[in-house]
Amino acid sequence: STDFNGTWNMVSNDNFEAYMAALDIDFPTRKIANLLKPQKVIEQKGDSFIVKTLSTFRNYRVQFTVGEEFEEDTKGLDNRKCKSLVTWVSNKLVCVQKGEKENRGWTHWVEDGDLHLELHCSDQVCKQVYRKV
Ligand code: RET
Repeated sequence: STDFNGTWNMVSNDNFEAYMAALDIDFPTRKIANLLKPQKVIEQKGDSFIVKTLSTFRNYRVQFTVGEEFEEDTKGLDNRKCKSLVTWVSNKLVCVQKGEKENRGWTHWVEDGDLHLELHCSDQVCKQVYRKV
C-alpha cells in the first residue's frame, strides 16, 4: 500500500469554502480558513496513521488504524462527534465519517508524487493537492 509519510505543503484548494459551509462552520472562520495554506504532517506505520493539519490559525490532529472504527471529535473544525472508519480502496485511503452530517468523508491518495485529498459533506466536494517538502 502507498507510503504517505512525510511533510506536505498545500498547493491547491478547490471549493473549501463551500465544504466548510456544508459543515455549518461560521462565516468569519470560513473567511480566515479559506486563506490558509496548511501543511500535512503524516506519520504512518503500516496501517496506523497520525495526520496533522497545521496552519497559522488552527491545527487539527487525527489518529487512526485502517479497518478500526474510531470516535472522531472534529474539535476546531465543526466541533462534532463522528464514528469514523478508514479503509483501503486499492491505493486510496477512504474515510467515512458517520454522524449528524450526511455523505461525510474524505479520500487520500498519492499521485505523481503529490498528496491528493478529496473532502466531501452533503452535496459539496473540496479537492486539495499537497506537494512533498
Ligand atoms: C483548518 C483550519 C481551521 C478551520 C478548518 C480547518 C480544516 C481542516 C481539515 C482537516 C482534515 C483532515 C483530514 C485528515 C485525514 O487524515 C485547516 C484546521 C475547517 C478539513 C481529512
